[in-house]
Amino acid sequence: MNSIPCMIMRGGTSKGPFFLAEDLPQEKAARDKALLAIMGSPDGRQIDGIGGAHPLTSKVAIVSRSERDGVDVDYLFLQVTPDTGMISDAQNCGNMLAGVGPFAIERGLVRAQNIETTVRVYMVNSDSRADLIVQTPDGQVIYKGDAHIDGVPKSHAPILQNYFGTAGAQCGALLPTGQVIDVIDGTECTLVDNGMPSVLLRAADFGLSGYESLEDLENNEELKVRLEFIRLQAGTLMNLGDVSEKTIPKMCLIAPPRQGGIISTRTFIPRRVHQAVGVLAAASDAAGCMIIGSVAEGMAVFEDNNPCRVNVEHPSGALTVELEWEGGTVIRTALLRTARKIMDGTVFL
Ligand code: NQM
Repeated sequence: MNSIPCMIMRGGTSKGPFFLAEDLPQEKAARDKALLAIMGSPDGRQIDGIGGAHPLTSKVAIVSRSERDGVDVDYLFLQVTPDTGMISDAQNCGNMLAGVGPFAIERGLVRAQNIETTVRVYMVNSDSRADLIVQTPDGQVIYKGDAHIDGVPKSHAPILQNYFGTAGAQCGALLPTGQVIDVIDGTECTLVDNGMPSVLLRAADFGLSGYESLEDLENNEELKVRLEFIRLQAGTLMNLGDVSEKTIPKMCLIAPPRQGGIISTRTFIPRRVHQAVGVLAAASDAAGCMIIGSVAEGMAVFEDNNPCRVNVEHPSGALTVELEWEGGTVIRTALLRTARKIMDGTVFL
């Protein structure tokens, strides 16, 4: 196999190649070898491939027709760590998910309806479901539109995401340890999983304001060491096992909101700082902040509505999340994203 059909898409605030599963080598070792060649890893610059030299632009989506009842396509997300070449399926990605709807329609896996098309997705990484509503006037996917998401210049066609069964999808429960607060290395944390295992920490507990620039945080080696120490223990407590080679849980420093949101965030994913916030990470952070007694108590600002719509503030704006609660857990999470087809063609190994 020397070349593979590939569509490069921006999904939300992430970007990467989208493949049909049938176009890739079927055996995992051969598939990963091909993906490393395509992305240009291991190499921090990914100079010999199409990876974007940052975890947010070194992502791969693999899509196939689903054999599950009531589902159109299966979506497997792979995170390629640029410098090490580690390929991990341990986490899901709600940003790349935005591209899965248009891609499935463009590749003929789902027939477009007039005006809009619902694509029902099984997310392999988190063993859960999402429905994507894609704009398809005249039975064609459109990417142009007037929906804006922070972290992406200009406006595009909206893609609505409705997630089901995200609470505890990877850790077994919304609060994996059964506690609202755990103390790790003397630091209070709220460990939460509403689709993305996340560790909520008060920025103030690290001597930070929580509004630092990405550069300041990326250059704070002492902070990174402390966060990684906490993360490794949190991973075990969250039923994720040894997370030293995994990109979960995410580490989220929180501070009081400054733009009318529920909370202000700075997220380590887990070693680089997110330029915005992950989609499912925001869903987890918002859920954690709404739980009485969490580390966000006295800091988080939200109304007691159900469903409840809140803005999670991040370094490039805010991400709106709608959460529906039942019996103390989240039963539906809804978000707005956009996506754009950037290139469709053949990638060479
Ligand atoms: O949380 C980055 C992203 C993500 C993940 C990361 C994501 C999500 O922004 O659903 O989308 O946390 O590694 O693409």
